[in-house]
Parts: sequence; structure tokens; C-alpha cells
Amino acid sequence: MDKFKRHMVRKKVLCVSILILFIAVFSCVPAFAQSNTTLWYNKPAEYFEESLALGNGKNGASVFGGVKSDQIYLNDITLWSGEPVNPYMNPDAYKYISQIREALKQENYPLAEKLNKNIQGKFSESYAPLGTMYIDFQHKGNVRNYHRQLDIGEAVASVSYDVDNIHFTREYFISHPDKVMVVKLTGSKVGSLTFTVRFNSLLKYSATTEDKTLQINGYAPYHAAPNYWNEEEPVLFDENRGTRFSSYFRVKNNGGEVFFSDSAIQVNNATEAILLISMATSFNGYDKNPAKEGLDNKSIADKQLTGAFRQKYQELKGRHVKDYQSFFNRVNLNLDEPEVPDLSTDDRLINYTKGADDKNLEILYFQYGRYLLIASSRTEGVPANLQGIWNPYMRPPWSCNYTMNINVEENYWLAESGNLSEMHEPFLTFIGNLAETGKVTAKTFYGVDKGWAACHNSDIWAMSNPVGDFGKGDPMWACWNMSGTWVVTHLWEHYLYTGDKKFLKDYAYPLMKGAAGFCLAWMVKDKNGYLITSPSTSPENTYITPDGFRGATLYGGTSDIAMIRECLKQTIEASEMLKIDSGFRDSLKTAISQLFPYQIGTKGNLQEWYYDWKDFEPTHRHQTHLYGLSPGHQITPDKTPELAEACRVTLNIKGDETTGWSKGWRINLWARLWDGNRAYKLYRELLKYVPRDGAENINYGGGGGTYPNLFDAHPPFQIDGNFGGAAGVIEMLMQSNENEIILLPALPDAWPSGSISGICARGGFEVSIKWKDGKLNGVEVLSKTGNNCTLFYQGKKVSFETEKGSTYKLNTMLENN
Ligand code: FUC
Repeated sequence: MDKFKRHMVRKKVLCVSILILFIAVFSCVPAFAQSNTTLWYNKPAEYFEESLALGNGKNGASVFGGVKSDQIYLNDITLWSGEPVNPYMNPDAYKYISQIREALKQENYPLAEKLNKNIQGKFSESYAPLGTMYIDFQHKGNVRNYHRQLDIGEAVASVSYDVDNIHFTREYFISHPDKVMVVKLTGSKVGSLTFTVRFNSLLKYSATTEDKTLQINGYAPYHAAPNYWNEEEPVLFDENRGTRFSSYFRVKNNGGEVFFSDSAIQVNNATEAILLISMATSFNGYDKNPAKEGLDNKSIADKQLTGAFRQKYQELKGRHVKDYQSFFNRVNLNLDEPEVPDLSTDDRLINYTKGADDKNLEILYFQYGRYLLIASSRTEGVPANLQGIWNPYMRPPWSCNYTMNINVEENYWLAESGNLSEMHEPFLTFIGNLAETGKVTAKTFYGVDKGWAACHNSDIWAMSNPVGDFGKGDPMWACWNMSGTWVVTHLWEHYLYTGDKKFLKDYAYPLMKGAAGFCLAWMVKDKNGYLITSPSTSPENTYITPDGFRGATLYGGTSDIAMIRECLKQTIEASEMLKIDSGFRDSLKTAISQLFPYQIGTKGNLQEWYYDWKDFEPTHRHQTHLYGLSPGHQITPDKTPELAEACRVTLNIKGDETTGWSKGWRINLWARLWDGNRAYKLYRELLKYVPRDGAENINYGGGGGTYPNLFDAHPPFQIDGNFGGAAGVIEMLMQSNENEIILLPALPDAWPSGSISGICARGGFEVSIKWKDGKLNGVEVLSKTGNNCTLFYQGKKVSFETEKGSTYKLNTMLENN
């Protein structure tokens, strides 16, 4: 009897016994011990990658905490270069598709590669830096006892130090409920606090003071070219074009005096001061001209500031902490290590890289991922970008855009399982915008008048076209067109976790149907009658044909078909759930049965290409052909063991040395192969100390790791590795699909005992797990939707009915451990 059948037999016995003996209903999940939630340093930041990141899901700040001068980079997630995109930028591109297909049919790959360059449009726009706030001090004398920290348990940063026996403190946070940044400054001696607040920006701006407020008003460029692309004038400003921004500053002082010049606020001899910063932009949606149809950024900034000014500091802070903790406190991870080294976070990271154990650092990194998502993803239609929300550069790495061949999706792997479903919404609402421009992309670039398509890159304007500057881009990265197919899986996942049928019916399903509809129309039959894509590329990898041609354009790339399989299957399930579109559903079912199947190569690897060709770079960071293993749900060690083994072989060929986001992905891939020790090895390697880049020293090709402030190092800084790594921790401890939850599928030997509470599973459950000596030691399941629940643990299976809102404690799973 195979493992699965044994489960089914046991299921009957256990289902009965569970109902009689083991279900206890609790009103809440257990409170596991609070783990370390503080990053701290004994010196100010010198570089961006050492600064403390704060955010309320729209506004971001990077706090350096200097003693003589504090430097704080300010950001607003809605401040981008550019204007609404014209999706009809290359209306005749589709006319080349039949020629490319013909060249591929003739196996003329050089010609197909050349022709594929005709299927290209403009690059994305860039995320813009709002500016830098400085707080200059007049300290004279020796500085002692310097301390800088970020408490991710409260989302509050602080700095303290002594100068000549006077103790100075600063506390910083950005409030979501009150929509302002708040800095509280104190000096322990009456009248000891003297400082100047000033502002600077790479954007165009002017400064004035009015109503005791320093008012900065400016605008972003209407075009900023990618940092890797040469243009004669890469950054273009026009005072009548582009997104407007405002940044207003006001001080509440206790003691002393406040003076204003046109460009600064001067506070003299205060004892305490509260500095409020309000930021707003004119961004009014992806399809509205931000200069002509924009929001009134000035009055928004003013209103936010005035509202906050009326509040007491403790009220502002109290509301902020309460709001933040309502998300953050949902999940607790404990790895049974009471000791936290009394070392600054950068020193802990360095020791860890040298091999020291520091389970609390591993917890901190996990929770920091959740912190960053709460801080960067609370704006409708505007997902966290490559750097989340934190960027000081005018032409940031890869435009700080939405890179959709892995990066923006990886940003959201943590959202549902990490109990931050609300933070998924900015991405989910963005997909609706993408589908609008994507209809034009489907038609004009691919000749498909059904559904919608999107490609490698996007931006706040929801561009969906293939990039490459109209024929100058390498097809290996420019010509991929499967991101619509990928991103809609996030809609279905959101439904699986929340059970929100209204969302599925009114919003998600039509978008899923559009993406699936594109796939149906886009696919062609190969010589054996299988459905394939043509032309196809496999994100950023290149093959070598038997006659030595290195290229990217082919037919039937594995990753395309894997994504289509996932998208079609989910659309079928959604239409079944909604009981609609049976005819369309049948056409999807037929198509799935005709898809070109996975192939295993001579090395035992999962083939990336239609043929068993060589890879130009076998250890390349991208591994999109493994999509069916993770994030997809097509390959598992028990149900498709041969394919799982082929994925393992592929990952071994690739090796473990790679960029940050790629390590984050590989943690998830190894966890799905139920190899906890390998996943853990990669998690350790993701936490490899990487010294700060500095803008001038970006090494794009170097190994991935973690900067002193725990930002993920691609390098350069790229936030997807933070999110992918944190998601990987959950995948090691729990995995789920719509029908079942697997407990401790990839528990590493390094974590013999511990607990995790509040993580979420598909089907609508909140799960808390305890383990001891490598074995399960307690499970609680909170049912959020009333679905039936099925749990697996090491060959055992239990199934039970649930009531919405009830919590079930299951001890049966522990028997005979
Ligand atoms: C893709 C990746 C790079 C980087 C960039 C933002 O091009 O290949 O490694 O993550 O996106």
C-alpha cells in the first residue's frame, strides 16, 4: 500500500477518534514566549544599508541617527517618474509573431532571436526619492553611550547618547492612522536642546515657511531611464509634467524658542520637541495625469499635519503602536533559545556568518520580513517595489520598479502565510490596473484579442508591454510575456486563504479568466500535437543548441507551460466554485490535458528547454522552470516523486551560491522538497553578512546576503530576499494546499525545539505548532471559514469538520511519536 492509501485508511479511524476524544475548543491561540525584536547598533549609520527603515505602508524613512547631524531619507511610495503609459506604443509589433513562429518551426534559432527583438517597447519608469531631512545639532564635547535601535515589536526607532553629562534622546515612527512621521527629541537638562531642521532633494522643489510650517513643494521627473541604460538625457524634468509632491514640517516645542527661515526651522534651548513631517503626492491612479488630474498634494500634506499637530505625542504613538501591533503580533516564532547575545546586530550578523549559532537572529530576520511588509505595503494599487519603499537614488538599481519575472511576486510570498493578508491587497489591486494596459499589450504585441498579458517589468503606471527600448533589448530578459499568468495566481491564493467569495466573484475571477483566455489564444500545437508557447523565453537564462548557438528564443519553454498549467487549473477551480462559465472551463480542461509535459534531461534534471539542450550558465540565479515545485503546486515528493527528484538534481547543478532573492526562492524550493537541512543551510547563507554598498560601489554580480540593517543584499539592496527568506521559514514549518496542511514538513536539525503561532494555511486556517526534540508536540487550528480541515504529519493524517471561529487543539497527531 503506498503512503497515500495508508493515509486514507487511517483517516477513517482517526476522523472518528478525533471527534470523540481530541477536539477541544479554545477561545484563543496560545501565547508563546516573545522573541527578540530589536535591531541595535553602537554607532550612527554611514550608509543607506546601515540606516533604520521605518514606514507606514506609504511613507518611508531611512534613519541614520547621526550625533552632529541626523540624516533621514524620506520616501513616498506613490512618487515615481513618468506619466500614464500609452500602451499602444508599438501597434504593429504583433505582425512579426507569425514570422518568429515560422523561424522556430524551421528550427532557425538565430533568426527567431533576431525577429523577437521586434516584440519590444519602452522601459518602465523609476521610483523617485522624495528627499532628505537633516536635523543638525550644536553639540560640543565628548559623545558617550551612543545607542541606535529599531524595535520591530513597536515599529519605533530611537537614538540616545550623552554629551557632557546631558542625555539626549530621539524617537521616530511613521503612523499609518495619523499619516505623519513623528520625531520626539529630548535633552535631560532644561533648555539643552538646540537644533535646525532642513531639507534637500534630487527632485525639483522650492521651500517656504507659512503658518509656522516649513513647506516643501516640488515635482518628480516625467521620465527617468533605467540605471543600466544609456540615454542622452536620462532624467527629464518639466514643471508642467510629472508627479507633484509636498513635504511639510512643523515643530511642537516644550521650552525654548522656534524660528523660521525660508528653508529651515531653528529650535533653540528647548527641553523637548516633537517634529512632525507630512508627505503627500499628486498621484491619483495609474491612468490619471499627475500634473493635470492629480490629487491636491499641498492640501493633503497640510491636512495631515494639522490633524497630527492637535494630538499629544503619547496619543500619536499609542495609536501607531496599536495599529502596527494589530498585524505584527499575529505571529510568534520561538526556537527555544533564551539567550540573546549582548552584541549589536551587525556584530551578531558577522559572528553568525563565521558559523556562530544565533537562533534569535534567525527569528529576528523572519519577523523583520513581516515588519518590512507592514511598513511598505498598505497603499491600494501600489505594491512594494524592488526596494519596498526605501530609495535615495534618482536612478535606482533596475529603476526600483516592479520586476515581474520573480521579484514582485516573491515580495508577496509571505503575505498570506505570514498572517498579513491585508498587506497583499496593494499587489492584488495593482493586478486590475495591469490587466487594463495588458489588454492592449495582448493585442498589439501578441496579436491576441482575448484576455490580457503582461511582461517582465512594470511601474506605478501599470505598464505591461515587453521592454527593451523597441528592439535594443536582449530577448533573454526583454521578451518574456507570462507575468499576467503568474500574478493572477496571487488572486486565487488570496481567496484560498480568506475564503472571500465576493472578492473571487467580483474582482479575482474576471482577471484570472482574462489571463487564462490569453494563454488559450497564445498557445500553438507542436509537431506532436502538444500545446506549447511560441515564441517563448525562460526568464534570463540562455541555452546552447547542439550546433553551438546561444540564444533565449525557443518554443515550448518549461516555465511558460508550468505557469499556464497553474493558471488554467486555478481558473477551472474558481469557475467551479462560482458555478459559472462551464463552456470556458471545459476548454481550459481540454487545454490542460494537451500541454507539453515536463521532461527529464539526461542528467536527471528537470528540463528548462523543449529539447535537452545545454545551459549557457548552469548555475544561473533564475530557476523559473521549477515554478511547479514552488511557488506552484504541481510537483511534490509524494505525488510526483520523479519530477521532485529532477528538481533536486537541477538545484544541485545550480549550487547554493546566488543572489539574495534567488537564495530566498531556493529556501522555499528545498522546503517543498522536504529537505529542511538544505533549506536551513540556504537560510544561513541568506543571512551572510554583506558590508554596505554605498551608491558608488554596487556589485550587481556578487553573492547574496544581508546588510548591517538586515536589508537583503542582491547585492545591491533588493527587498524580495527579505520576504522570500521569511516565507521560506514558514514553508519549513508548515505547507498547505487547498485540501491539506502538512506540519513540520522540512524541520531542520538545527531547530530541534520551538513553536510558531498564528501562521496561515490555505483553506482558511490559522495554525500554531509546537515541537520538541524534532517531533511535533502540539497543534492548534483556528478555523476562519468553517472549511473541513486535513492535517498531515509524518505519514499520519487527520481530518475533521470545523466551525467558523473555533479553535481546535489536536493531540492525536502526537501519538506514537
Ligand atoms: C531580474 C534579475 C536580477 C534582478 C532584477 C531586478 O532582472 O535577474 O537579478 O533581481 O531582476
